[in-house]
Amino acid sequence: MVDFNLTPAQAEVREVARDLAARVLAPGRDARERAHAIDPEVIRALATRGLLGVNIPRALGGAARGPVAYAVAVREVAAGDAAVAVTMAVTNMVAEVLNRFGTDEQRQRHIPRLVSGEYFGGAFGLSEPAAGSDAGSLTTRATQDAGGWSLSGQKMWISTGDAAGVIVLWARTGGPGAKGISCFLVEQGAPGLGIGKAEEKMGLRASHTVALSLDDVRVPDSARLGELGGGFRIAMAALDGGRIGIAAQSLGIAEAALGIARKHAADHAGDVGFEAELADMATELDAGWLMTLRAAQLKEAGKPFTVEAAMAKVAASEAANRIVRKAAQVLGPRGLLEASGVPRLVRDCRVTQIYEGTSEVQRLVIGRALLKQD
Ligand code: COS
Repeated sequence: MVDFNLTPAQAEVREVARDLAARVLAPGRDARERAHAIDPEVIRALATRGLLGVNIPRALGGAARGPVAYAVAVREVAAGDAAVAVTMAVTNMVAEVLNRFGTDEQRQRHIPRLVSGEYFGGAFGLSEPAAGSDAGSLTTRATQDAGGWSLSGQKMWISTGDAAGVIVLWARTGGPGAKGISCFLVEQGAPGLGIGKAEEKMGLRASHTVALSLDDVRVPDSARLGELGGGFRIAMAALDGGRIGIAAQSLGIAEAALGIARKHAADHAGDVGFEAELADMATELDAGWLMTLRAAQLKEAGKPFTVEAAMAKVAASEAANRIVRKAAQVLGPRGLLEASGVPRLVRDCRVTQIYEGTSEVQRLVIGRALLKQD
């Protein structure tokens, strides 16, 4: 049975995240967007509230609140600052990947640093200039010798790739296709790791997105994560959880837009009735949220949730993009002014239909599963 109520522990995470969003994140948000940077204090503020390891065991410094609490937290943080939310989301995802697939040594080395904010987040090094949606065709090469592994190739679209303490990075150790891919841990500052300049993006400007070049980056065998040739499954499993986070992020952005529209409509009650617009916005937001909660609950119960996460991500992100545009419509010309906050929400929302698997990829995952049903 689906339980729509949060447990007291989950509700507490929501309050903590909501308070952070309102009191700490919202005030500096526009300055961060203009500066194209997130200050380390913001990362520390997330860390001290347990928001960088929401679903990580306490023994490793995490908050151990589970996937539902995680989705709740991302939504709240995104309502305050979506650029901070993506940094938070990727860091949680990297910590979870390490927790699930790492050796004790790998966990101990990186997870406490990720969740405590000692690292400026984690990064997820999967995409390449010629391998985005078709992640299984990546060409970064890992070659083994007596000293460990040498990594060479190019990565692209890596959030926080210029600052993250650890980058989970995929490279080819075998033949073509998904089975030839393994996963490695590359630490910031590794010799041979070149970092491109931060992209000038439409939205989420405070979060840096960079290309990485790897030129004979040396890592020991102990920095290989999971099975040799098992890297693609690790990426897919991580992205299943990541997609719940992006669904929640998109809805946090939408919630902020709905809040602005509601306030405007209430203040201008004499103008035109905006009830129908507001109703559609709230209904779509709620539908996306219930789907996100369902995927998170399945994950929490240890059940398969790949399809439900894909459904939540495509439904939520597409709804969120409609909602932010509707907010602009409700505000009329004021909605086009930066000061209204709406243009930033429209900008920040757009990528939720693209990263961590495009809408097309989510539909492929859902459609393939449908065709496999008896
Ligand atoms: N969990 C665990 N394993 C999975 C999985 C999942 N969710 N999805 C696929 N796999 C496994 C499959 O079981 C298969 O293994 P076996 O051959 O042993 O059965 C293997 O991975 C290959 O799967 P598949 O044949 O489905 O791979 P494709 O190359 O067809 O890839 C898509 C399918 C398009 C879904 C995948 O490449 C993808 O998700 N791309 C988007 C990548 C992405 O989101 N990038 C964003 C990066 S972060 S901005």
